[in-house]
Amino acid sequence: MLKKEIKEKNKGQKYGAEQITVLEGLDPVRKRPGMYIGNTASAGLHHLIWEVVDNGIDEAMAGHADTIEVRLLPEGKVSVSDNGRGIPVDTHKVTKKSALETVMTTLHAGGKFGDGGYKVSGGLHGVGVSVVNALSTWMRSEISRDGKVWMQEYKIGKPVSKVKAIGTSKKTGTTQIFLPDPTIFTVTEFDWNIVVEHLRQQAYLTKGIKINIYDDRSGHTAKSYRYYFEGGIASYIKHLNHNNEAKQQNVFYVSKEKDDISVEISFQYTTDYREVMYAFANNIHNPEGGSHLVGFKAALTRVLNKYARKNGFLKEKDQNLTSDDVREGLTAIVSVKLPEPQFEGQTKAKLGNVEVRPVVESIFSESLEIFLEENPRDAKDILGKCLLAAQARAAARSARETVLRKGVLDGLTLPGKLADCSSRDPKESELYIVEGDSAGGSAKQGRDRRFQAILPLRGKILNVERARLDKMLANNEIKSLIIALGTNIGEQFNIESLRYDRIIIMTDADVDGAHIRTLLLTLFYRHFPELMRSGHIYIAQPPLYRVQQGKDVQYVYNEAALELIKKKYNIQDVDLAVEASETDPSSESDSNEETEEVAVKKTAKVNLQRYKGLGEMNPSQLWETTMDPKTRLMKMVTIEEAAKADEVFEVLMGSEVAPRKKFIQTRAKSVQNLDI
Ligand code: 0RA
Repeated sequence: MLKKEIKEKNKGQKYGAEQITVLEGLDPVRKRPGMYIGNTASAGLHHLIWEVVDNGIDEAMAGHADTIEVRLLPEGKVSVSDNGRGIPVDTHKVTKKSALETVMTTLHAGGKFGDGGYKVSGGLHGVGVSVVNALSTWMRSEISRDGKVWMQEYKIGKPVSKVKAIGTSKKTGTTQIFLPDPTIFTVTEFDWNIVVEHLRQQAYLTKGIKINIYDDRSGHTAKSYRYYFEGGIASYIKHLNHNNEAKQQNVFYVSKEKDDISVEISFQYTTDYREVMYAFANNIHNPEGGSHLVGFKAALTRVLNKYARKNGFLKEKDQNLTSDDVREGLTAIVSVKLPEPQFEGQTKAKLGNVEVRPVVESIFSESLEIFLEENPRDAKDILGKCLLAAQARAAARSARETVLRKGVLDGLTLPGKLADCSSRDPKESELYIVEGDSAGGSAKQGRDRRFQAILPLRGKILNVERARLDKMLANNEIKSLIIALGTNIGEQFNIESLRYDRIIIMTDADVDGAHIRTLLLTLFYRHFPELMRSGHIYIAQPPLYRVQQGKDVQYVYNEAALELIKKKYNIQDVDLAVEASETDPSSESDSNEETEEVAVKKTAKVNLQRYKGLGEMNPSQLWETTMDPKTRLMKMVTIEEAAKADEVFEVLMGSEVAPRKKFIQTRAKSVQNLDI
């Protein structure tokens, strides 16, 4: 279907070797691979596949292919085939070499085949198949066209022979097989999940394409996945929303072209509060958005307001839905294709072309207006949802204003249970947030009171995920914490008045501890993202085990280290349980070293004690293992990690039951240290 449809459009255009412009050798690629494929770790390695697949997708989008096959082969090879016209093999005017050889061995030859050949070619990926060749110890191209099968092989980007005919074929198409160079890549094994994940996304983004993926590697279970999405990104929207309750029966979808820019948009509202939005330019994901997303959001707000006003949903004259109001519960995909995409931002992940915004705005506005007129029930449900969001926002705002005006936090003295440090210099001060009074007691005794403050939290703090600010501020634990931080919250937040440079979450290494840690992370992520972004939030890493052999004491902070210790002392899992239960945590003593040494030599007795909670450590142990800046381990929390915690939270606390059940069922096995 894909093949025929687009073929019509491109009728009458002839391509051949003469349309390939360019010419540069491949040395720069091997000198600075990162410039071409990002890096030489796993991402760069997989990039090689994306590059070759992109070429096949381009051929499909030009209307000449409908199937792409990717095979992970034994010995680290990969094969990518398409059923397009086949890369030309005739002789190129300038290079006097075959077009295939030119494409495979010269830089920038792959992407552009002159006007009309490739209208859209991946901007970020579009470095050309020659880059893949340069970074492969071995590569082989097989082209079926003109009734023959043509073949050429390469080593490190250099042809081993001329292009030769090796057989006959009635079909047409291109197959590229390559073996990434292990001296270039730090990782050489392809990850099946990464491959499948990316190619499935490409299949969604290229309506009507078939992508088949095979795992033919030795030592791996043979697998094959076949993707074909008739609905394109509308199928993607349904997939993204399958865990949520739809608020709108018909998924919105439009696909149109204007001024050489093709625009495809699909969306559906759910009863959720979250907004899920993916933007793509030339099939490349733009996590930081860009001009296409700006155009989409502007049109969405404008058209919904216009419709709401016209149909009596907005009664008061000056009442308006904000951009936030119309994005609550929205799942949307905006995918544009344009001849010369410019990417900006730190990760090159933002579309810069300003000409894209008005095109997206006009195509989307027009078709959204039609959609609302044609689907009045959906329109009513969507606007009902937006109005509710607007009301909730207004209520929260006024509650917040009242709360803050009443000065709930102002002038309050530091909470009684905070054991503050004596230093008043925030730069050297740190705050330990500790779970429970008993661990709090140990921490207070063990700390260096000059610069370390301790705030014990009792019980579980309120689940702040959806709690409104006024409710949150009524919670004493949270109030204490905010006052201790000194920054205030919401619109009054001011990082300048932060009282501690490092805020360290210290909880038990068990399920309850993990829960409290997640609650605190959610609180910081939702209400103090600035603190996270500027690296003020840490997680303490108390040891999981204490190993004692005679006077020699070692602390073990993770399971990997435990494995090493177990090997070293030849401890079985059974021993571990016995030893651990026999060990009295308070029996540590410095006396009788001599006798103990002797005892060790005789019996080599090893004591392995598992710490279940911080409370099992005495103050000096806690200081030594977890709080002493000279020896402690701490993990700085990044906003990405917090976002993940937040997502897990959504699943666990959100409105839908099915995904929660699934999450718990699939994770149950991996939960460790479950103390029942
Ligand atoms: C330009 C012209 C022609 C084929 C291709 C590009 C082509 C490139 C790739 C890359 C991967 N698969 C491909 N398939 C085709 C030939 C045009 C003609 O036959 O006239």
